[in-house]
Amino acid sequence: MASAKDKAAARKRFEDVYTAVRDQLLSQFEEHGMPGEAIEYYRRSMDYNVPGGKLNRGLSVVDSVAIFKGRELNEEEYTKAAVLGWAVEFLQAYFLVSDDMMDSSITRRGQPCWYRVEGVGLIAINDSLLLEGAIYQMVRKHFKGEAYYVDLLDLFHEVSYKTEMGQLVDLITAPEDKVDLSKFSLERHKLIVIYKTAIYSFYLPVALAMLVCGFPVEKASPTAPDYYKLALDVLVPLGEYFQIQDDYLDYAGTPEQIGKIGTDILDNKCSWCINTALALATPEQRAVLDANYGRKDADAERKVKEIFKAVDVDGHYQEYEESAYQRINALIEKVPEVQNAAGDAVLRRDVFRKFVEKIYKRTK
Ligand code: DMA
Ligand code: MG
Ligand code: MG
Ligand code: MG
Repeated sequence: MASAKDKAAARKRFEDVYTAVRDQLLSQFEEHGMPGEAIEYYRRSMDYNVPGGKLNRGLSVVDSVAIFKGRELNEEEYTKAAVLGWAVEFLQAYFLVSDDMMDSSITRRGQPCWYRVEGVGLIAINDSLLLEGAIYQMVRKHFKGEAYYVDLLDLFHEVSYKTEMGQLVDLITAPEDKVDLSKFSLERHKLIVIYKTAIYSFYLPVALAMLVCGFPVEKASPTAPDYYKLALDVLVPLGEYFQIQDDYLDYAGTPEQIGKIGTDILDNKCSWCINTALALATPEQRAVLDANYGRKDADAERKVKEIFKAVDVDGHYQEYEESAYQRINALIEKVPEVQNAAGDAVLRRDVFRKFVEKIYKRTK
């Protein structure tokens, strides 16, 4: 296991690449003759929204490339992997800035959501679009000559589109003006979380690392392994587990702990907690949920939380977490450790184990 000191050093090395990437984006703005105030605004938007998270997604691109190659990366390899890591973090920032507006959230990462910052407001819509556009600027700058450049672009586009599909279903399953808990189900929940979270948070970083390591997208022969499918089949359940943790923490975590104020009950979200409570509630408890879920009212939210407590959502969550952990570990142990065609990288199970290690029993 890496020591806390090693981890801090790895984070610092990775953050230095952010500074370089950001400064490249800002010089481009300058080259286009953008006024100083636009450059300052853009810098502030990036610094506020991109680097302040846990960086799990971004760092995992770098970690995964090194694990697949089975050795330390040289300077050039490190920078390329880190640029893709930051591209994932920019994608995350793009989704979070827009998600917080759509979810009427208050805080994120321990500070006000970007759209609530003085002088930002609805400009945050365009800021989120710029954060997305920045991905393609940085990928072009660092990868244009590579044989897998088109595959990188295709992957970012596919994954973004799927995430947006998930966000759509998340939002229309939670209308603000029409609470109807009979529309919720664990099937609907599963669909939402796979699309809105699992694919961009878990599959994307590993698939990027695989592209860099020369794992072919097209099968060379009918009997060749489908490398990307092997990864997807583990990473989707892992991402589903991660979003269930997010749903649980939205209800049970404190803002100090999770850096954001939970809004799922107020927002009428089809979360894991309400689905679990609906399956366990007596008719009387169900009536309380029907009358109070999805109401923009702190008192109603408190009543819903009381029912969650009474039906022991917490105990069921602990049971879920244990069984998800076992099930995912079993999936990982079945992944074949196949080589790429050139024989210089192996699809190692440690990549998946590392993710599990990072998120098991997380409280933030
Ligand atoms: C997260 O959904 C999905 C995306 C694409 C940001 P969420 O609204 O549950 O996230 P959070 O709890 O962080 O607002
Ligand atoms: Mg949200
Ligand atoms: Mg949301
Ligand atoms: Mg959430």
